[in-house]
Amino acid sequence: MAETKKENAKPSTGKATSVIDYIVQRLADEGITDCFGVPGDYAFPVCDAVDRNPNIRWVGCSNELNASYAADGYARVRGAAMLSTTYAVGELSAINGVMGAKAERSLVYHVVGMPSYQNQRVRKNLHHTFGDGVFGNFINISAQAACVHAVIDPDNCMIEMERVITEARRNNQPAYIVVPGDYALAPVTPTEVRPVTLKSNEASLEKAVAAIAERVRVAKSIVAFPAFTLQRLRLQKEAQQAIEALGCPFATTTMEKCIIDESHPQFAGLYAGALSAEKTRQLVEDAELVLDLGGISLNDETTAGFSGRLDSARFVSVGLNDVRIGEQVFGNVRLADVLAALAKFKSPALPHRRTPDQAQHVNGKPADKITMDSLYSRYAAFIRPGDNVVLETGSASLGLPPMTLADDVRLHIQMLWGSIGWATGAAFGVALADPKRRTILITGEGSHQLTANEIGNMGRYGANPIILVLNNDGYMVERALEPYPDWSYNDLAKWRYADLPRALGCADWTTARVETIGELDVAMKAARESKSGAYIEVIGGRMDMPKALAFAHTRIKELYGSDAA
Ligand SMILES: Cc1ncc(C[n+]2csc(CCOP(=O)(O)OP(=O)(O)O)c2C)c(N)n1
Ligand SMILES: [Mg+2]
Repeated sequence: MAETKKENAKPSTGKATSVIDYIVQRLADEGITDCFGVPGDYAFPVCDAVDRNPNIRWVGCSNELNASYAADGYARVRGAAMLSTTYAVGELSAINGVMGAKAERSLVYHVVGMPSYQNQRVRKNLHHTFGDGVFGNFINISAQAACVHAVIDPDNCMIEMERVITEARRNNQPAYIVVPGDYALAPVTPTEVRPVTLKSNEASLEKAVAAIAERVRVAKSIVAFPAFTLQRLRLQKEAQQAIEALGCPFATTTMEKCIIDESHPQFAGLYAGALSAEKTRQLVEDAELVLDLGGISLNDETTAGFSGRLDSARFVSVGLNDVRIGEQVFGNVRLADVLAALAKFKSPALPHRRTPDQAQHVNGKPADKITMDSLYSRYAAFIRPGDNVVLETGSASLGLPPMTLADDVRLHIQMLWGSIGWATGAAFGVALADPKRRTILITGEGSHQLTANEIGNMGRYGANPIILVLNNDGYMVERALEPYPDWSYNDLAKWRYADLPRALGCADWTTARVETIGELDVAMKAARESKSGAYIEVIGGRMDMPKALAFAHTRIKELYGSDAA
């Protein structure tokens, strides 16, 4: 039986009176209906306030790192998430995940309960401290993972919450809110506050749009890059309208895969430096004007080790809050407003129309062992409109992206931060955030070992993901990125992966361990039909790698700055 919001929750009075009730209700007002976390005594006031608030439910996770990944996944779908951890030991365990959310612009409100002001004032020797009577030791550390933070007391609570929320939304990055236990339970000091609506400076917006229009007018060729931030801010439609008005081709990097349907006539393909299809590479690298919509990340991963030829002088970069054209910066303009202005541009008589790709072939015979060539084309055929796909860093993040995927698929990947284990935790958050869509987790077994215990909570809260785990006997991506593949540190404990759901309390899940293509096909069909979760362990070859990974092996120097990794 899935856990849902308690039936007997006290109704909201509309006027939360304690500090922590105010904080929780204010976050619920942001549209957040779930709080991921692990309780602890210093955080009890936070946990209690969530549990008694009828608008937000407590979602217990196996550890704080998993909870932070789940919150990140949830925020990517819903726009914002809440994470609750306890002082020091809890918040520090969550930090990698919250930092990842910062890097990838995902808005997670990290709420931490700390020792009471009373005890801080008299420098009590308390658990979860160094025993030094100093209580601010971890605030700066957690604050580094956020774009804004506040230590809350009854007097500053209402004002600080508006400041923190506005700043977090402006940057679409995490916020850290820490509150001493006694202050959390104290009545909030009523203060006149009003939520801030982020608007553009009209004059600056006008100048920015005019400057873009001039660049568009003189450019003989344009390519647009809709950035991953559009998905975080849920501005995909607006970006699509702008691109349609411009009539230009658009490309995506792996971070933006499927952000606009890949069947769109203006889609120019996946750009990944030298690994791009030749026609994609030409459209992107030869374009006189590259229109970056939202701030794309041309990092080592998205450019296949900086193997592309992109001239930054040709860029017009529309960020979340500014527009940059060469040395010119137009500040205080919002991405949504620029997109709305671009959507009013007159589209050319003949917008770009792509030449259709050759149909993707699903290859291999039922009795064949599963190769990477047959696996990813099968995954591509399996993924349907309406799916949420969560893709882990590793060989899978190089194998799946070159495949064309169905329309209305949402792909979630942590490409820049690249912390393995993220996808398993994030899939939990995505599944709870968007229960109407099926969540498909695609991960390697090495990554999965970091966070696999979260499967128990997927079952507990009634999520029904389809989990596809590639078992290739170790950290293959690492084997590929080194001159010598057989270092013992790339080996793993040999888990019985397909037994995990049962051991973790998901007895009603459909599970399978598959070695041949025929077995995989049968298991995928059963997974799709299952009403509860499904888990497939796919046995792959130890050194059978997707093409992009073999290419990476030839660019070790560019990736790491020296010949040997
Ligand atoms: C938290 C974290 N620890 C270590 C790494 C380094 N790392 C990157 S990929 C990888 C191995 C992934 O192996 P697996 O999930 O089995 O995928 P495969 O490449 O074998 O398909 C490791 C250890 C990382 N990115 N993040
Ligand atoms: Mg592996």
